[in-house]
Amino acid sequence: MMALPAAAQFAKPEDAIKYRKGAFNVMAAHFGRVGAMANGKVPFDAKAAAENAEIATLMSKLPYTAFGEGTDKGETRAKPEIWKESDKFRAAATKMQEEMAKLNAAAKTGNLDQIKAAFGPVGQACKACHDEYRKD
Ligand code: ASC
Repeated sequence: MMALPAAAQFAKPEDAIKYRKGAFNVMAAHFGRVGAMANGKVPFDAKAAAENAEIATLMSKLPYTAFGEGTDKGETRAKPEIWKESDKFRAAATKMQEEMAKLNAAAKTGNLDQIKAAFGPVGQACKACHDEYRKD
């Protein structure tokens, strides 16, 4: 069994910030590879789509333990609202995780039409959180 995300521990706030950025960046890289296929920018490869969606789904579970106390300051674009409205932030995170899990399920079918249908809602969930909770 894989290590539970909740097991991630951080000695310093900056370690947590680096960790969550890393998880989001790896997620974006693999989600983007699925997206390139969904958008017809690269040829569809069912195995590659499934592998990339699986990694993006695993990554989607990781960042949120790294938004603890004291991680609002430093090299971060995270807005203070994350800690003021933590239930709302958590709900937005859950929405992204759920949509990513649906994309993963679609990718496992190997059906490009299903992948295309599931892709957009994930991007919308990413964007919703960025609009509310990320400084640009
Ligand atoms: C991506 C990515 C994001 C989202 C966002 C959707 O591929 O890296 O942050 O989609 O751009 O609007």
